[in-house]
Amino acid sequence: MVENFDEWFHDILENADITDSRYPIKGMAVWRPYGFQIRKHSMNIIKKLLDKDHDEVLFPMLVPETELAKEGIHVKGFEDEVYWVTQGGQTPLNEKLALRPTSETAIYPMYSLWIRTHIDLPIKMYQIVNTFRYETKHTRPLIRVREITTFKEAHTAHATKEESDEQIQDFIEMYKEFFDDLGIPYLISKRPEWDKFPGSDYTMAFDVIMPNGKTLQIGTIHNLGQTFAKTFDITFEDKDGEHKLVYQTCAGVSDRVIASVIGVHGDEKGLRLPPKVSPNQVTIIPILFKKGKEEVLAKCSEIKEQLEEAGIRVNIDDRDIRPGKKFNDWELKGTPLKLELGPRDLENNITVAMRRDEGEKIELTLDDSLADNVMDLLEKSNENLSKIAWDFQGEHVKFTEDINEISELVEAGNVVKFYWGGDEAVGKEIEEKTGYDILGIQEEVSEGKCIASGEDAKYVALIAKTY
Ligand code: A5A
Ligand code: MG
Repeated sequence: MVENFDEWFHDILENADITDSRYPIKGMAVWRPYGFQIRKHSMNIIKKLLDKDHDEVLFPMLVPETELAKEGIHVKGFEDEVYWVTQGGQTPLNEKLALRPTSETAIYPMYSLWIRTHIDLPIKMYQIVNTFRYETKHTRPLIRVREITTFKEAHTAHATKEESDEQIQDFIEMYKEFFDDLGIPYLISKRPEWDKFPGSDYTMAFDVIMPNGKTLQIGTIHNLGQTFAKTFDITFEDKDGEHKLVYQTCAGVSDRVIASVIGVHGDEKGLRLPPKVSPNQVTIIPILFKKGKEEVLAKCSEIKEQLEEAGIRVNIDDRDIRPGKKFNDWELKGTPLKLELGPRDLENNITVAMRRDEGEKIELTLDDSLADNVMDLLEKSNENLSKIAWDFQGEHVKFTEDINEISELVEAGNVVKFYWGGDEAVGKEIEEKTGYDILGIQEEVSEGKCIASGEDAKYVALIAKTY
């Protein structure tokens, strides 16, 4: 799986009914029912986190060219990726309309109308929408798509720079909680100047190491400073009666989150879904013989009801096929816990539980304690998946002080930590010499020498092979 990760990933999307890439537009796929459920559950987690202090809104998908073009740096960053709508039926439009690649230029003209005084601040809104980017790098389902179907973008405006910096920290904490719920480990870094979001002051990013050692950017948080406020004239009357520009931030996660769940936790048998996003948390597999069939099925339904009452998502696989085939199917689909029930088990008043994250079989008594015991196994499986993933990351981040060692370490599937002086030219030289990307700065240091220039180091930075 590690060697052929891309192939494994491609196959699992198809075999586990996640997405179908045969849709006849490159970079755009169909969410199939099972994938749609995973998407829904993961979306609900982030929604819940955002709903604590953000208002959900919905902006139009089309952005007039004049608005998109207003913020020079921003539009330059996206100009090669924009899809344009130019006609309504046979009639050429008098202004080209962009399919949003992201929504700053849709939202901020409205912020300019909505924000009048300091009482209107802070403003914190989010939307979950599809965005379009004509990506020119190799497209991959969920990872680099041209229609991002599940773009969760948050946009805030504040009275002071301090508040905007605090908001960045809040987003970092929020994303940590989100990825923790999915058992996804992350490396947080401040992107180098040349890789920050177009129009931002600085970008904080979450990266995850996929099984093949390549990193995937799974979330980004941007401090926009006052750049967009100037462009879109977003001002407020402060307590002192003065008119001031707001400070803004934005943050986003996408379909890539699902890619990371699949990639990080999967194994050679298929998906291993964390219970929080698994469409079924428990799959009951009846072992049916002619004799006693009705009784076994009736008990399965009873168990299902009992577990559902405790808030657990349960399905019964009563298809008329071999139990072995059912087992394989649910291993492939990554259901966290399987409960097996045959006539003999019914006689003994037990069910045999099997966690997807590890193979051991456990007998559970069919009484009032069942739901608690099942919850306990789900929780353990959740923790275990997360631990395995964090251990993997721990083993695949290596430090070196020798620039000539980077290549060997990265090719062996690692992300490499190194001392960097912080100079942009030197940073680019390191990227050029090694052929990899500097992810960003992990921490400031007052020791060590820059791996390339030999001058005093300012940072510990990360370099990796990236998606
Ligand atoms: N408005 C801000 C939040 C923004 O657009 N930021 S971003 O460009 O960095 O995108 C947010 C996140 O979307 C990225 O961190 C990345 O995880 C994801 N993303 C970007 N392009 C993508 C693509 N083509 N396919 C899938 N996900 C993508
Ligand atoms: Mg891009």
